[in-house]
Amino acid sequence: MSIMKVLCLLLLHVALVTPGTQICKDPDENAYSIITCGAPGKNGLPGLNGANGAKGEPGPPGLQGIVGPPGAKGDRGANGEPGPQGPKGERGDSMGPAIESLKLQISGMDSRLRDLQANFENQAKDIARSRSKNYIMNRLEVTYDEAKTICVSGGGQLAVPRTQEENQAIFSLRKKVETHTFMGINDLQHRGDFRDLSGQVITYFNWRAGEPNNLRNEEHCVEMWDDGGWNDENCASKRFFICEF
Ligand SMILES: [Ca+2]
Repeated sequence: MSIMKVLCLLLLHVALVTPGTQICKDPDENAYSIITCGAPGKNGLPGLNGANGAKGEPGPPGLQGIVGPPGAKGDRGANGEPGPQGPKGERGDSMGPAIESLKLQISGMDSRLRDLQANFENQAKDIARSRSKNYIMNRLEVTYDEAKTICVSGGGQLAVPRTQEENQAIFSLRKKVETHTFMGINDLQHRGDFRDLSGQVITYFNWRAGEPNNLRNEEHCVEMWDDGGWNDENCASKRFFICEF
């Protein structure tokens, strides 16, 4: 820009520029224009709200709480309904042992019946007499207590020879068999003191030599041997026996 142009502009500025005017450059014309400047405008109204922003990232997990003490035990529940009936089971063999037991019992009864029949048939000839008593031998092997019971049930008692004559009558039966026979004498009440079944003292004895010996401390009932002599014997032994009537 030449000095002339600068001076010219200074002159124009002094001469023309008044309050409310200013010099504006026209960029297209590369020239300056003088325009009147107005008062500044007022602020406009606020704009409309903008659209919602994008969703944020998830936050960090919260802190775990402190575990409390266990609660009290709950009440017992009500009983359930009965279940349905199960299927029928297989047939058992429970009758097997019962049948076997019955067979054994019948077999035992058969044997017992044969003994009783033999005893009955023999009793007709297994009878002896003394002056005051009748004696019957029973060919049943039983204990001393069983022999006592059988004699009483028949209306008599286990025979007690009180004299030599009575002992001889009993011996007449005893010698018919091979088995020793119980008589109604024992020392169950007073050891070593042999008495009759009612506990009365007896005065007649016919002990064999060395008897009574109470062998093994278990002989307290009297039996007659095959010589008519007496022996103390275990009461649990099984013997034929002679009743008196
Ligand atoms: Ca003895």
